[in-house]
Amino acid sequence: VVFGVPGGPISPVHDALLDRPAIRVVTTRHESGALFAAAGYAQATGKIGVALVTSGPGVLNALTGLGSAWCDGLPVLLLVGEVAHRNMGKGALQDGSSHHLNIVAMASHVTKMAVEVRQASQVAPLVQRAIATALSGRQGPVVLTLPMDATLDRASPPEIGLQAGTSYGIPRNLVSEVLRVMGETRRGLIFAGSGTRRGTAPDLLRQFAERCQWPVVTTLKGKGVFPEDHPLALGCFGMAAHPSAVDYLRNGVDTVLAIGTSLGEVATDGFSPLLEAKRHFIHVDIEAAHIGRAYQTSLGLIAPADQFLRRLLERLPAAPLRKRFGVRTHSDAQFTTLGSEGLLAPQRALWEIQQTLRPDTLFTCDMGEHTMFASHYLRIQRPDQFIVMTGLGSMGSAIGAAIGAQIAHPDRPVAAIIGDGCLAMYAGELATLSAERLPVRVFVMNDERLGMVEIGHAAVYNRSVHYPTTPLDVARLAESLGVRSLVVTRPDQILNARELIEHPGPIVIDVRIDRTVRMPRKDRLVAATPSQPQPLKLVN
Ligand SMILES: Cc1ncc(C[n+]2csc(CCOP(=O)(O)OP(=O)(O)O)c2C)c(N)n1
Ligand SMILES: [Mg+2]
Repeated sequence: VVFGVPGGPISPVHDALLDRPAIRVVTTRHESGALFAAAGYAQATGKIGVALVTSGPGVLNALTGLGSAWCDGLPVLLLVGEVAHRNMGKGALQDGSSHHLNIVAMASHVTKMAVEVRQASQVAPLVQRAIATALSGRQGPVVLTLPMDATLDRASPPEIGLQAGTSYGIPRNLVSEVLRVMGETRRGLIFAGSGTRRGTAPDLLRQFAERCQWPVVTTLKGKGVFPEDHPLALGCFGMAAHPSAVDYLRNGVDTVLAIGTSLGEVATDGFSPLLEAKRHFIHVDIEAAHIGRAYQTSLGLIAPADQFLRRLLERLPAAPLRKRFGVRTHSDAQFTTLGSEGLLAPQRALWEIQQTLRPDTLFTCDMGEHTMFASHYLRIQRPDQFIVMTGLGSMGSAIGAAIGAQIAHPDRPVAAIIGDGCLAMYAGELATLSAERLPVRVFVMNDERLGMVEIGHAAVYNRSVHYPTTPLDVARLAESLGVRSLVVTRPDQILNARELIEHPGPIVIDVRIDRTVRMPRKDRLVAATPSQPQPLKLVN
């Protein structure tokens, strides 16, 4: 499957795709929507996602989605149409070559590889190289720009023997050292990120936690890599952390074992000192550049999570599970039904959503105050069930990601949790859902404003600002794009909505949430605010 928006310079590829009906072409309404869809497909399958866009405005529109895949380490191949070589540098419309917009230079900061293809005979080897690059080490997006003379010329594809993947040596003495440190630890903690999501890693992580009886906290992006109903689960740390995770850390930890996390700002709640272990900080990550950059690290290992966990398990005896922890939330989602505006509490809405949809539902989540509620109150038991793109933290990823996830898993329910502001920004992708007949459930947590920014501003500057998203009639907008809609204002309406289970097409649910129900949190911006303004010193 390829996702994209067409245009003249990429038309040779679309024309060639007419001869390959096995490849599904999904036309999104915006190029970043295509990139979010390709990234969602990659996230939901572990395979590479592919996007096709045109030169100039097409690829410029794609940059936010490309940057998002880069920040989250998701493998995406972006193929970009380009003007023919003979037209470069002479004022051709949408010339993206180094003589004009220089797309390769722009994209090089947010990709693992960005190359302009010179001629037809190079296309096949470069595509294979790009795919191998995207999938190796810390994964990420790659870009090839395809000048029209290269895509219109003929070349017989060469045989190429290139394989993705790198093998990592994990020295035996380092494994022994980890085990020694663990042996002398009284209060340990496993901090697992989304690098433990793929293949056998989640299963190995569970076995490992059970053998050493250490509790597990996940990052927000890694939510679900460890089942949240497991006795050793403490929930998420970071934005909207669970009190169970914070309390455990507050009581002091001798050793933190961080696996498959970049330990960035969102994962660590603004580089919180709570994660600083009293004695040992062990960090295992596939990307060497992540180790030691935010936390003083006593032991760093550059390795994929599964390989590391397998090596440890070989040397750890099985033991019966004796300890019990458990995830605690700020309030009881089921019984927090209404706020003082008389509208639905977001946590109750999320509880009803999980009661109504199948347990294997795949959730995508957008960016805003609703992200905090969703990450706090959804209970995620499977590693592939929660997709949130926190790396760049761009608004607007959730519908695109749901498109990718639903195409990857046609037999599973897919639900997007999204804010009204995010919907307004990428509403066009609802039309992609209906045109492609993808039965995604889009829950709009509608507070009629850019909630996160209003709340954050008031917390930092002590003054109110208003960023309303009105006028916005979610239901009519959805209907106009061919999507069935429902409006929900009261408890039990989601529970009783048979359409949510029965309707074969996409549905948008306008969930009118109560603005007086708040998530307790430390505001990200508080940390960035200097405590006292520094007077300007002028020196003659
Ligand atoms: C592309 C982009 N623009 C702006 C922001 C800053 N921002 C973060 S959250 C947010 C508000 C989102 O509003 P909404 O979708 O209604 O979610 P809510 O916070 O109300 O739940 C904004 C403007 C961003 N993250 N991404
Ligand atoms: Mg909002």
